[in-house]
Amino acid sequence: MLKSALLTTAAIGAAALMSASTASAHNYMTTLRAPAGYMADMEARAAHGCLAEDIKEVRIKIPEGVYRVTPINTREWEVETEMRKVDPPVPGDGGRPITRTVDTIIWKNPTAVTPYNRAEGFKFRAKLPNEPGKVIFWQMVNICEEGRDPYTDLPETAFDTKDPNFGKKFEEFMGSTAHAAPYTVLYKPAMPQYPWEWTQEDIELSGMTPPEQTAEAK
Ligand SMILES: [Cu+2]
Repeated sequence: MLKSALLTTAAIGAAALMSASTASAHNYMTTLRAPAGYMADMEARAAHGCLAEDIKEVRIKIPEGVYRVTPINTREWEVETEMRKVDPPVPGDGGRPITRTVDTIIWKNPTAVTPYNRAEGFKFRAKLPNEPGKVIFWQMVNICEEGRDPYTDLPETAFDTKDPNFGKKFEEFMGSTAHAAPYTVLYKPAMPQYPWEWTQEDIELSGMTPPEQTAEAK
């Protein structure tokens, strides 16, 4: 009785949330916008359980062009990674080619499940593609005892924020799918991530003292 009452409440809640806004009711990335080409700390949120069921496993597929993926350690979940081949290889750190990369991260066998009415974050770090304007989608599945909640829908064609109709097209996509994959919009950063990659112009833009001025002051 209690179980069915809970299920009904959760089902109505989920349906209401779904019609209100597909974008906010489901799984999502906390970083909706990220600087293209940066090594970034990312977090995917499971927004709720499979209706009245608690979450016992979460899987995230790493999009094409995202490399050097490391899950952030947690003592609450067992974390596994499945790999895929990178063919042709891409240049990695220090010019060493990347031939394999993380395809899927799996969080499972938790010390305690995620209650169906709670959100939980799943963290990892990754090198984002240096493609400003691109929208990357992180297909994600919440797995419960009986059911599973897939957020795996992808657009038919890639989005580009430089497209004047981007906003309209993106809204149409989000409105036309029940289970859009969580996404991150890549923007052009004001300057490269690391100071050793900065140009003189970047240094001036940053408000930092140029090195020759520092030398003179000594
Ligand atoms: Cu949802």
